[in-house]
Amino acid sequence: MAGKPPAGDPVQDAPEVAAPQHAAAGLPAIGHTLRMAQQQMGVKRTALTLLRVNQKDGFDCPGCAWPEPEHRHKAEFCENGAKAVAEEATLRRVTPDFFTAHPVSDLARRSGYWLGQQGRLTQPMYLAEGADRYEAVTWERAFDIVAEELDALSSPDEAVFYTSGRTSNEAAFLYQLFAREFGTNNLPDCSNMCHESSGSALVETIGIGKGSVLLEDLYKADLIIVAGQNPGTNHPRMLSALEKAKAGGAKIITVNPLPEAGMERFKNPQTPQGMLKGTALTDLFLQIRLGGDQALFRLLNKLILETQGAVDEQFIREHTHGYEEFATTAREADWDETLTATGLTREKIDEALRMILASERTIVCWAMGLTQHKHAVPTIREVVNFLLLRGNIGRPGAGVCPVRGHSNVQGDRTMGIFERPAPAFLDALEKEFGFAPPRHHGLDVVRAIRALRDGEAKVFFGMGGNFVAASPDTEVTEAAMRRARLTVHVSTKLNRSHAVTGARALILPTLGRTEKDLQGSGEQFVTVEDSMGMVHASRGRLQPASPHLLSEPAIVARLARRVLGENSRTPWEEFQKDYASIRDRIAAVIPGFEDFNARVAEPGGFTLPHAPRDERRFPTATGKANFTAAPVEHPELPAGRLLLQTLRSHDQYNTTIYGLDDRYRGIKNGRRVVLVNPDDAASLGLADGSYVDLVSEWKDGVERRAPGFRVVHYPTAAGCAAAYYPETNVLIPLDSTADTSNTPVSKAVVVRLEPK
Ligand SMILES: Nc1nc2c(c(=O)[nH]1)N[C@H]1C(S)=C(S)[C@@H](COP(=O)(O)OP(=O)(O)OC[C@H]3O[C@@H](n4cnc5c(=O)[nH]c(N)nc54)[C@H](O)[C@@H]3O)O[C@H]1N2
Ligand SMILES: Nc1nc2c(c(=O)[nH]1)N[C@H]1C(S)=C(S)[C@@H](COP(=O)(O)OP(=O)(O)OC[C@H]3O[C@@H](n4cnc5c(=O)[nH]c(N)nc54)[C@H](O)[C@@H]3O)O[C@H]1N2
Ligand SMILES: [Mo]
Repeated sequence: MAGKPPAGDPVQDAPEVAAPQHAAAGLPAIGHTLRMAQQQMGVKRTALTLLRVNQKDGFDCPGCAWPEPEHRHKAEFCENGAKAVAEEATLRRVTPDFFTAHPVSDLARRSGYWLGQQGRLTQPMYLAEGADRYEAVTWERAFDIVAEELDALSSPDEAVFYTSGRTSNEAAFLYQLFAREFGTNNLPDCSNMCHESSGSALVETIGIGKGSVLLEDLYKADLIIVAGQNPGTNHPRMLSALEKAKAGGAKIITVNPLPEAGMERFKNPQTPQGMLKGTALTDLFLQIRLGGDQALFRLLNKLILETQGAVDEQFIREHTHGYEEFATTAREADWDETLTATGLTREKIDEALRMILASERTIVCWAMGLTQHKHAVPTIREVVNFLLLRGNIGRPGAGVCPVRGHSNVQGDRTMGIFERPAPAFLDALEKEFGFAPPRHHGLDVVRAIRALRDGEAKVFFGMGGNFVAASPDTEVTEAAMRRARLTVHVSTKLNRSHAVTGARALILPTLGRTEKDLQGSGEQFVTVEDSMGMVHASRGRLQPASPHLLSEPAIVARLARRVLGENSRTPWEEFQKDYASIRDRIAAVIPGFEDFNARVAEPGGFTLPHAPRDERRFPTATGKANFTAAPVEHPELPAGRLLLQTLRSHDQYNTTIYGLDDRYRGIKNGRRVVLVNPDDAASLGLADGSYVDLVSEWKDGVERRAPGFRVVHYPTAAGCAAAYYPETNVLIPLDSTADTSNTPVSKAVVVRLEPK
């Protein structure tokens, strides 16, 4: 049947379904973690490696961007952090012999899970034009090939330099410097598909695209609203922070179409009491329809405005702009429209309002459930309006908390990985390095795909990540990549992007976080920035997976010298030899990094400045925090259709599939499942266990199909469905993106379910 993994792929997609769970972590998580880790690393390496995660002299967990607590627990890792580590520290190896046995045509038929399970990449590999097999090449030859193709371009803007979010600050800084000396701002990154909407909304309203709370603020909050986020799976260490916040008296409102186990109850594996009973986290669950959040916050704002004394008038007078226009619009919010958009009852919204009014200090946390919608940017702006109304920004226990994904995605942006760099940043680069950086904007992810599709971009270079699988409209994206002259991937593990290539292709294997990085001046460390703007060192301890690996900074430095030649006055050799020399330059170019080397040597690192958080100063165009007023939007749902969100299972890290279970949701041994509300399933005549094709319908009239999904009756909000990414990326039209941020709309795809 279509949709089953190809013959020879040992993975059988045969989902088994049990009831969803109502608590996260606890004993089963520990057993599960150790089993998975030991399969990859063996017993001794498992013990040695996991003890080093997020310790002060250890490496930064390559899992998520959640910050480290001040007093680190002996085992400051979580189940999914341990899986991320095991995936990297695995003892399995992909050698040149592997590529002899598996031509590209064979790799292209394998599942992402199978590709990842083959182990760590060990040598640079080259796919020549017309060839079907990668062959081992030297690093010199690999750099020559990249230089040949870059030299042949008629403009530097025909090259695209993508970054995923695990790249260290040092590597990211060198990479953007190289791209800009080469002559382009074509620096798309995974953020374009992730928190771009948060950045767009926050820069405009508070003047900085980053969250305004620190860990201790969570502990001081009266109310924490967690909207559009599944921390039990994607940021498990956040559950300990929420538990601590609750112990200090905080209440939690969860806004989600799905009842996620982690937000229901958390069994802290680090306390005996936690293991037994656990803590109920959510006080009020708002089971919202997909895309209903803007309407919800708009109505809450109206209700706050109508409550005597609820608005922080002094804060609004002194620190904000645009209040009157916002208030006029918000007062027009309509109960009926809100109830339709959200699927909530009046009672639930009233209860939420009572909790909001009772709270002196409120924090809103969010992730992909808010950012990946067409109206994501106005939705997040409405969250900002909500916080501004009661002065909940720039004081302890209050603020905006967009929870980032990849462990250094925020740092990569800070380092200048951005297709639309600020003029001040380019000025600083120009002054420090003595070249004229390009000033016109570059391509983001969606625009890069279009440029490749249309033959306007010819070289794709990926610093980490899995561009082909992570991007929307899989068929379009794959065809676009195949049109390139050259595709290059700096990677730790094999993935689909190595199998869907340009005319020529290179795989450049690199060190992971866990590994020792030895350069001319001795052992190096790198730095990262977490979701709350804390910068700290990360030092790997393991022997590298192969003697042929180069670090990311070394790859960029050597490539830059080869491509730019002696004309480049940048000391690339010095940078490679001693990463402290890179940090000195970061200190000279990027505000907040003064004395970088000295400050990062302090245990735990340092916190970057954040004007709204630190001094209630808002560096926006108006010099104030901006209220905004936009029309309320929510997705339209034609009759007989469902609104599909594409999300993560518990056993995956983005396109890296660790296993085939989604334990908290009761799914085992398969990923091609679609979760449907039982009432919707009944009216559509879809029995639990029946098979359907997912067919997306969009205004371009193109029919996009993901075949062979098992229907699972599941308590999601009415009218909504859910299925895993990246299997469903084929359904997301390239042109279906968020206004302003251009992020693919991954959380609201209109689909019909066609019975098999
Ligand atoms: N183990 C693990 N950890 C990860 C990752 C991983 O894949 N695996 N990925 C990392 C990355 S890059 C990121 S960006 C983060 C992602 O972290 P999340 O954003 O938690 O990831 P998703 O699985 O996309 O989950 C989206 C959540 O939002 C809800 N939701 C969807 N649509 C809506 C909506 O319209 N309104 C509301 N209120 N809720 C909605 C969904 O039901 C789900 O609970 O996690 C990071 N951490
Ligand atoms: N439909 C749908 N699509 C989505 C999303 C969604 O929710 N729904 N989420 C979006 C989001 S939030 C994101 S962030 C993107 C993720 O997009 P990406 O960041 O591009 O994808 P990943 O799957 O995280 O990349 C995994 C690969 O990174 C490589 N890698 C791992 N560690 C390292 C390292 O240390 N160095 C280097 N050089 N390489 C390394 C490995 O080879 C691995 O195969 O996907 C987006 N796509
Ligand atoms: Mo992400």
